[in-house]
Amino acid sequence: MRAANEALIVIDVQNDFCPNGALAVRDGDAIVGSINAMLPDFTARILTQDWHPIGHTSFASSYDGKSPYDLIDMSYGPQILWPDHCVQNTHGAAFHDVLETGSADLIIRKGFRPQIDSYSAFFENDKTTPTGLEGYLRTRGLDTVTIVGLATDFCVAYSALDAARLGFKVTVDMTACRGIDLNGSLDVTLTQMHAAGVKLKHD
Ligand code: VGL
Ligand code: ZN
Repeated sequence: MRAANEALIVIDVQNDFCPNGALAVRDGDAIVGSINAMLPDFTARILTQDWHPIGHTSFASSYDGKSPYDLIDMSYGPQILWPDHCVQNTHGAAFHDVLETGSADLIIRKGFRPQIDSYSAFFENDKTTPTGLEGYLRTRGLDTVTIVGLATDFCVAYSALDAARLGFKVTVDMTACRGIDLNGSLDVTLTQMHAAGVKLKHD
């Protein structure tokens, strides 16, 4: 059992990020067994769920002449356009069937504001609109987090970088993460996490 100040944060283990999903991460489902095995070790267990309204501004389909993985300028900076994914109340947005969601203390939904995307479990992509997770962790006395899930180079990395910036002690357990790797994004974010003092656990 981990110490009472440690939380496990499971990022976006949802059907759309698993094989056959709308934004499938290679071997995304391969981490579910190890996450289930980790959950009972932690006093605090938090899941995040990407949760977009139909026609979300992060979807390429919301624009004329745009394709998935194009880059656009949003008011808050550059934004990658994605295939439609994790639309609220769809099968794609549901957690992977085998994930033991019943033991979660908290489920944080993100990306529900039509005009702004949210990769991080802490802040939306403007880096200022909070999800509330920081306050939840602090008021429960949780200052140390282990982060796992999908995708390593997007929602996992953004969450880990924000957690480190906020002063949490952060480990990303790479054995229970899988990445998208768009134009070298995996290397870039691993370097950023390392530089931010995030511990990357490989075995
Ligand atoms: C994610 C792209 C768009 C993720 C979510 O969970 O990493 N990536 N929405
Ligand atoms: Zn999304």
